[in-house]
Amino acid sequence: MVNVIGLGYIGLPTALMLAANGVEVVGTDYNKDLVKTLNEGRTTFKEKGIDELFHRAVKSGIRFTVEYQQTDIYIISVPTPYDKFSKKVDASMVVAAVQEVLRVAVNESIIVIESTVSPGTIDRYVKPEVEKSTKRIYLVHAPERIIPGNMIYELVHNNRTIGAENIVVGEKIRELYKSFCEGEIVITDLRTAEMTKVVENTYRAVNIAFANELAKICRHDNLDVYEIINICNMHPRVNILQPGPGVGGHCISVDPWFLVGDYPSLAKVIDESMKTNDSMPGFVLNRIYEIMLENNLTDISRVGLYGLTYKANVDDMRESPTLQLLENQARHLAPGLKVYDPFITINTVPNQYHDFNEFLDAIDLIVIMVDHNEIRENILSLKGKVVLDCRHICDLPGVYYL
Ligand code: SAJ
Repeated sequence: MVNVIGLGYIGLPTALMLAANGVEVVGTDYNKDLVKTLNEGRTTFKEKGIDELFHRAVKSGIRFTVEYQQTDIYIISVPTPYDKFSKKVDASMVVAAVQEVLRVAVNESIIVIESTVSPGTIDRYVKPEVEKSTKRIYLVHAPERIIPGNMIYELVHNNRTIGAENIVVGEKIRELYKSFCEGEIVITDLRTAEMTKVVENTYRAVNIAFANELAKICRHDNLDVYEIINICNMHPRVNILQPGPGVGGHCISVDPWFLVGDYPSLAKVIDESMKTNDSMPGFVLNRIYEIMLENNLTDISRVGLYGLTYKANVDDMRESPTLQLLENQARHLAPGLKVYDPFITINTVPNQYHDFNEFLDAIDLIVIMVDHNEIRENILSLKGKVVLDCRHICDLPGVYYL
């Protein structure tokens, strides 16, 4: 039996996938409400294909509880936030979960940590806990790689990395993941696995930062950054990403900071890239100001932000550029922007709308922060508005870009 600890964005799909493929699984989470919802037969977030997978897993006998189970394989997928000041990973939730596991685990158990941690975290914070125990416990790091919006497909098809203390343990966990994973599964040591995960997200952060910097340079000289990127990408060895209003989510906007926090005098490109990405919501705010001036718009309460999530077609708001922008604005004591997102049905920020048409009626300038399908399909309804399109999806005449 496998006990999956932490039933969030990663733990829940992983637990369901294992169960749906014939593994006996118990999912544990300390959040009683979340466990209650799952036991009532409902999933806790929106994701393509998750409800169908949930039903398959329930049919196969998956159980959800707040209790840690006595077994010999654990998968820990609890959050690893970072300290905004030191930029270092906060592994306290992983450590707390490991302590609980150690209380109930049988001798010779394997603890798989899926949560993202910075290189060396397992050696520094997790191993000492295991060494205090009288039991022989093996540690594995199997970082996840799935992308919100396409998680279920990617769980099956992505390649994976397994970092283990020895090859026998690594092989055992590879067999477990092979119950559903059709990708290649590489086995390496713990520290290398920790590093690969952070490096993957850092690679993407640096490349997004490059696109964002190009957007700023092109704005300075009134050049079309999108056309320039399209032309450059026709070169066989160039593949520039898209600029945007900022970088959100719990990975690309967070993990690279671990490297900056741990290697401050070495991680220069990474540090600058993260600062560039973090500057984008402020850059958008400045664009709003310029566009208002140009169009003689004076009432900030008639400006609306479309999208609250960190990217298109997900309901995840963690670190979202829109939230960063609103925070930036509030710090300047200038509240009042209107906000709407079809995926966010509860009130989370002031001046939030829940109906697209009511939102449009209340504003003169719309800022497209997120390219949800809803707005892509209703682009013509923006006719007559001043539009600042931060995602390059609208080609109505007179539209403004980053
Ligand atoms: N973004 C841009 N321009 C781009 C691409 C993305 O501005 O060209 C922005 C998005 O709008 C979003 C942010 O970057 O705000 C991140 O979005 P994303 O879709 O690139 O990635 P995430 O954070 O949803 O998922 C990433 C993935 N990692 C990589 O692509 C290297 C995923 O595979 C990881 O599993 C996930 O992080 C994670 O959990 O680590």
